[in-house]
Amino acid sequence: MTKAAAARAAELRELLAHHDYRYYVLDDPEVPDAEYDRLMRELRALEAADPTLVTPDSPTQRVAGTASAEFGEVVHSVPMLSLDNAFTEEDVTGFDRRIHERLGVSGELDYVAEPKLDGLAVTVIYREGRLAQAATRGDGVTGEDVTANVRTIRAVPQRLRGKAPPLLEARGEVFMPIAGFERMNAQAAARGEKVFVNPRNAAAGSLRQLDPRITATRPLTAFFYGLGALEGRAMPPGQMELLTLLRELGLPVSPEVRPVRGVPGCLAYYRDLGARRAGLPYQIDGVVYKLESRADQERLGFLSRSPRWAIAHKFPADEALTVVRGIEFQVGRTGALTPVARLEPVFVSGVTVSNVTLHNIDEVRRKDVRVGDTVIVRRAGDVIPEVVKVVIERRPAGTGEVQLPERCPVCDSPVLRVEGEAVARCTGGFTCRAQRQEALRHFASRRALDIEGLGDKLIEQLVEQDVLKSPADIYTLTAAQLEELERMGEKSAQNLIAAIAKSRRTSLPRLLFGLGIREVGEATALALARHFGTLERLMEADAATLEQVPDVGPIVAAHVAAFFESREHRRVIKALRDHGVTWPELKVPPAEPSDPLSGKTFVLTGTLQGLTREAAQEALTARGAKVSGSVSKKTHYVVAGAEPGSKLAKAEALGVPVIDEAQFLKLLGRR
Ligand code: 9MJ
Repeated sequence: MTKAAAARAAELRELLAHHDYRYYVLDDPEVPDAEYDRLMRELRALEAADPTLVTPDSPTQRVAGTASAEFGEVVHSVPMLSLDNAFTEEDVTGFDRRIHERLGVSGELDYVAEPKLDGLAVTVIYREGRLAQAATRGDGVTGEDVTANVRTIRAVPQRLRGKAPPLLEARGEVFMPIAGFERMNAQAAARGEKVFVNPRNAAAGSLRQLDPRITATRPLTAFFYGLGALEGRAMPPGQMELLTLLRELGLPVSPEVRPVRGVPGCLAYYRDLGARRAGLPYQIDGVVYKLESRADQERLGFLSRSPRWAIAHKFPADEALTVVRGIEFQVGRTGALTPVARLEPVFVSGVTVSNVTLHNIDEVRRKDVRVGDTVIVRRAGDVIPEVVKVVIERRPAGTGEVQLPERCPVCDSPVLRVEGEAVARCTGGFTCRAQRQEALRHFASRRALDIEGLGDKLIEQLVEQDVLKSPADIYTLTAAQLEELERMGEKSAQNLIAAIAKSRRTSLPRLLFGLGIREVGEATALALARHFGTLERLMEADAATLEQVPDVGPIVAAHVAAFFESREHRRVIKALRDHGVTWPELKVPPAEPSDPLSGKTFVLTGTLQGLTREAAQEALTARGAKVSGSVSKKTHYVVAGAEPGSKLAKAEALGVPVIDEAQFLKLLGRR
């Protein structure tokens, strides 16, 4: 019996994988759903009778494991890029022109046009053809491990078809088709549960469920469009070949992808898909154009986190009319007063908008938004909503221009607007409840002191009760005090105390970032910490000394110096120390000492084939090396590409080492 059962189980697994492939990849199912379900039931019965028959990649194992407390972190071996946006045809023309200029070519270029799915970007790693890990994009460098959840999506094969490479990382979008979304919402509504506002939110909410059994009930699917890491075979030479490879391996690719030529081809695709958009079974918010040639893609490289060889051409944003019920000023961490329009709630691009920021008082004046006005509100995909303009014809009688308050709406301190600055600020500093609250929230946030569990609602209560006046007060909190608060049990109070205790051991960059010094973000905090090594040395530095830190200009230097001049701030820092908060001296010299390229000076001459000059420069500076425009005795290397100039002769005359592109790439660790 077992031998026959084992053979049948294997056969059923293959059949089910085959039907998934027919359904999701070929979009051409062979059998009705009922037959699929029957095969699945038969396999389940066999496996239940003899659990030794269960294999990890059995379709019955898509829902495995139990709820976890949180997602693990995954560092992407190849960063996950985001796309730059084009809103007009001119934007697309500009994109194409820049590519021509950078590549130094003429004539129409080959592109691949794809629908831009409005879901969640994921990366799925297959080892020896088996699904091993799946992660969200996160910030592009680090994402969340959602393997158990992605495994429940039938469109994502457990095993690749055919001859799979030892390692393949497929990138794509997980999304929820409109029909599934509507069915799911109807069911939720019937049960009196919360409904999702749009398919994108539903997909995100479903993929980020801590319990994969819940994800499994959600109608998620996926399309793939890119590759991350790949081992054991060469990268396909073009985007179209890449999509073909993904499809051959059994990964679903949108049936709408097309090779197109030049800007006319791109725009024709945009118009065609735009016209058919409403009839598609899923939501798209635009189309994506990708340069076909991989070699050219590599030569173009990236700008920040977006590739120069691809762009998302967005469909026009939705607009709606609504009425401004009020205009209030919110006080932020630095005291900045931000005018916010309270709107009659209105549905735009799938979400209800009831508040919209007006940025600053100049913007309010420029648009002349007044209470009672009818306004056009616009929202494009994931972009924050904005007031486009006032419908002047509908303005009621008796409205007045919005005035900047003279006193802070929260603490009644005077409001100051520095000449020439758009932003007006409350001068209350830490005495202002709003500023205190925001400062504490920032201090406790993940990238600062990372105090898990000290959320907005708790901070609000603790500030309200005057328990927390400065970040240092966090370290005097007791479990008994916390248990008094709303929605705080004994267990959560203890957990929070433990999290606070853990945060006592921190690092100088985190502390500097957490202090919330104006203009000091994470990168500047790190640069300051690296330069000075200790807080004492930083606190003693005057503005001129501060300006010697890389990327610190006069404005940042002035803010940093002013921050540490304040007696109040010095008192808080002392109190933090007294309450046991520690940060070790940072013994890192300005650049990574272990990197052999650090501190070396390079001169580039001639044309490099595999990468642009900017890309070479970026790669070098990222490693702590300098790129100079002229050769001297101090130059460490001259990199000579094709047709090098006089710099090569000078290098040879001075005896400076000259390396070619291959040696250069090797030095960078790229070959
Ligand atoms: C979406 N969202 O459909 C990319 N995307 O390519 C498509 N996103 C992308 N491509 C590189 N079709 C980075 C993101």
